[in-house]
Amino acid sequence: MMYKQIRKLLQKSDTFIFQIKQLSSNTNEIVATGQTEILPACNSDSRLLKVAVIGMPNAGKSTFINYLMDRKVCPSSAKVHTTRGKARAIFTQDNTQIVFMDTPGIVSDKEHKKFNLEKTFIRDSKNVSRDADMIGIIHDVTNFWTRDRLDMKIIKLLEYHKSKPSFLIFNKIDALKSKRKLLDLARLLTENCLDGKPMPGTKSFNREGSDMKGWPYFQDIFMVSALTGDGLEDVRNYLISKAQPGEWLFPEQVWTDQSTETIITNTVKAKLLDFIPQEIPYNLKPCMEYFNVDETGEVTCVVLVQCPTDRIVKLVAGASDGKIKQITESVQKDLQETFHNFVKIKIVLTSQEQ
Ligand SMILES: Nc1nc2c(ncn2[C@@H]2O[C@H](COP(=O)(O)OP(=O)(O)OP(=O)(O)O)[C@@H](O)[C@H]2O)c(=O)[nH]1
Ligand SMILES: [Mg+2]
Repeated sequence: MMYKQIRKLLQKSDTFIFQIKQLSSNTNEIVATGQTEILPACNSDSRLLKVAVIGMPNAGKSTFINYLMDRKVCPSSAKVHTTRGKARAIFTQDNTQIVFMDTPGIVSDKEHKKFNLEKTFIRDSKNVSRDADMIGIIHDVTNFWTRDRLDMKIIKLLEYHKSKPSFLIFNKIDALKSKRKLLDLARLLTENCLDGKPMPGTKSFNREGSDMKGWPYFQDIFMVSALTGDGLEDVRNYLISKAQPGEWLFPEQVWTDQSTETIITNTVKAKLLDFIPQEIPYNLKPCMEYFNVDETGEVTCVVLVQCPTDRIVKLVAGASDGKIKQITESVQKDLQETFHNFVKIKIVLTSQEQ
């Protein structure tokens, strides 16, 4: 069954070939033989930049990438820990390829244990930063509790990769009333320095070690709204200008390293986080039951959501199935913005009590 669907995909849609090969290596379900491989471009003037997107949970990392991609590649939600493993989003324009690397929010060892999070929460931001040419720190300026300093885990990560260029993004400026606050934050979070030098007309705070509230070696700082797109055109142009001569990592048509199935199930998971209250959605497990792409690129799929109890099935379904209908519509809308094509999806709830 799976083999047939994938052969069909390989024949009908170039865009998916790379993803499907990825899928095959993950699941060992198919071996794509006899197909012509699409190789990344390697002409003499191609340019490449790999950007690690790092930040605290819920800072807006995935939303930031999606806006720059003009595609919902990385599922996002209003709750923390939506992104649970690294994922690459590939932006290609003219001779330049930018590979954005999304990561789970940075957590402490204590939080990692307390919330029983996957190893990827500790591992991925480190690995991704090591692989990147540049590190972008996304900082939520609306979070009253965390906005006045960079988290020490982030400062340590930057210290570890001190030789790598980094930049700071103040995100969610649309939701900040006092624009003056942005200036104060810019001073605090950079230790009053850019690229190690005091900002014009000022002095460095000269703090060290655990006294540091920011990082003095950011090359640049941007103030954006990943939700409205305010300021992001400048970020895109900046990143394009930072790309260096080099072979692309992906063919021009490829925009993700994630399988189609993973994107769909993660989008369902993100919507469950948005629609279902409190901690409940963290215990729901979506998995792909059926998946097909027709000759026009239209996706049809059925996603099974395993719920721990019958009571939770009822809660997720809502009165007269109203809630699950709403969730399905919202998933469908997002996936259309992901695949730029029609997506037909059915979500089926099952109980583990049965
Ligand atoms: N007002 C406002 N909200 C934003 C902005 N950017 C992101 N958000 C919201 O912030 C929430 C978290 O966004 P995500 O993109 O999922 O954040 P994340 O950093 O990827 O979160 P994790 O993957 O859970 O670590 C969502 O509800 C977004 O809509 C922004 O610029 N302004
Ligand atoms: Mg995320």
